[in-house]
Amino acid sequence: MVDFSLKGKVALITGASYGIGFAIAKGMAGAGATIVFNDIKQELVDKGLAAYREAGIEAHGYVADVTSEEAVGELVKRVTEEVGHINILVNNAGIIMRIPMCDMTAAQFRKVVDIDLNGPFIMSKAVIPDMIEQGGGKIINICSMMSEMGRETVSAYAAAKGGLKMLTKNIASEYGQYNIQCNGIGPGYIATPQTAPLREPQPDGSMHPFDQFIRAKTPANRWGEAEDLAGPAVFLASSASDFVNGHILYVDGGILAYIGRQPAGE
Ligand code: NAP
Ligand code: GCO
Repeated sequence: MVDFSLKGKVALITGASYGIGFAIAKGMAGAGATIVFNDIKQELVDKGLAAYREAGIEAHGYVADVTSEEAVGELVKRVTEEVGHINILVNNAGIIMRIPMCDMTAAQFRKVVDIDLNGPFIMSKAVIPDMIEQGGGKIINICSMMSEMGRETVSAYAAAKGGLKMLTKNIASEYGQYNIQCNGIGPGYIATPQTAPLREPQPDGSMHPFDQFIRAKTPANRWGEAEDLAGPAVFLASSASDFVNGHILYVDGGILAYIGRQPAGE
């Protein structure tokens, strides 16, 4: 029987006080997982804990910056002692800076790559040894459309997410022999705080031009909701995907398949 259950599993989702991480955590909780999450500020962790409680989920929240090897080492040690062995890691925490490349400082570029690429490396390196001890595990990296394509002003983000796609494939290659499956989810354009600036109505009340652009590029003619990612995440976290490894599952409403809405009457 195909088993999508996560009962008895501990899932650590990074940066999951809200947004995509929060929706994925709720989906995994619904499949039976125990939810652990981190964020960089206690106030956000507290806010997240309240939101999980409101959703009927007794989550475990910790303050930890994914770019700090020390903080991540402490996080994994504490979670393992206080909650249990980490069976599922979702590298969700990430930022974006929308700046034309030639206006971007090296420090800004490094910051985006540090969080979006080095963070998943540090987190994965911290959990893999115990996953091997435990006989296997699941790592899910939240990639992006920008793992496959670029656009103006997101050079650092695209470089990081392209790297995250290849880190996903390399973890799959190096640790598949220990029954660790590492896959990615590539969300399309999702309505979260991160994309709010691209969707806000114009002062005259008209649609944001980027909102119109994305709808014309999406066969479903809508932005994704964070909840659209929960099912794919549960699948990749469950034993139903034990022979899926090194795969990036795009959850984009068809953007990558579509040239874009053609002019009416053609
Ligand atoms: P979001 O709303 O901005 O949430 C990002 C989360 O990551 C926040 O909780 C943030 O905490 C946390 N975070 C940032 N830096 C961190 C660090 N150094 N250590 C720990 N946590 C940190 O973003 P989202 O839209 O939910 O996106 C989540 C992931 O999906 C990101 O990796 C993003 O690149 C990816 N993604 C998003 C979309 C989309 O359309 N929204 C599409 C494809 C991929 P703070 O609030 O404290 O900063
Ligand atoms: C942007 C958006 C995108 C989305 C996502 C698309 O500025 O283009 O923020 O990068 O966040 O990554 O998959």
